[in-house]
Amino acid sequence: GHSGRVIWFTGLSGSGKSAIANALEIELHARGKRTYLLDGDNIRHGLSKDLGFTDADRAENIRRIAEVAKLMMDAGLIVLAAFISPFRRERQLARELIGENNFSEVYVDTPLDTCERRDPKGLYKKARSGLLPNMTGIGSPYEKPLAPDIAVHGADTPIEESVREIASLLDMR
Ligand code: GGZ
Repeated sequence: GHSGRVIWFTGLSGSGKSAIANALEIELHARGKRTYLLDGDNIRHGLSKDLGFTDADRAENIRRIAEVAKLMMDAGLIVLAAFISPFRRERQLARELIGENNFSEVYVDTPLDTCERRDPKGLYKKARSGLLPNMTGIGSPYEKPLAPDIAVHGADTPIEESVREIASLLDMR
């Protein structure tokens, strides 16, 4: 057996997934855990650089990420995956591939209007003006988790607080 597991973050662009995953990773390091963070920065420029943002490409992106996360988990790492992962079906497939007992879905529940106000890359503005037709939450759907293992509120909760919630809930499993 291995000690690996996968913590899968889902939420809108600008919801705070990456920030929370980064902060959780620091906390896990402090507890002596070996981790790896998968996010758009290291996946969409490499493994998935042939993919865009159609429904089919997003599904394939998530499929690849789930496969890689499983391999890293099998090597004993705690894998943090932070992707919009907008479709329930692909999140469920990831859960089944990785195994129910090794998989925790964290829903970073930040309302669209908050994400849109943050808009760090100007993508929502672009989408509203019609230049980015398949932006998640505008022209492309986001299917919120119906029964996430953990939900945190990204609008008004400090990151450290979300990290504490996630870390304590993970310990109980
Ligand atoms: C959503 C997009 C889009 C469109 C580019 N829709 O906030 P960001 O910039 O840094 O993170 C978003 C990232 C989403 O990639 P994922 O691999 O997480 O998406 S998915 O799970 O759906 O495959 C955003 C940027 O890419 N981005 N175009 N049209 N986000």
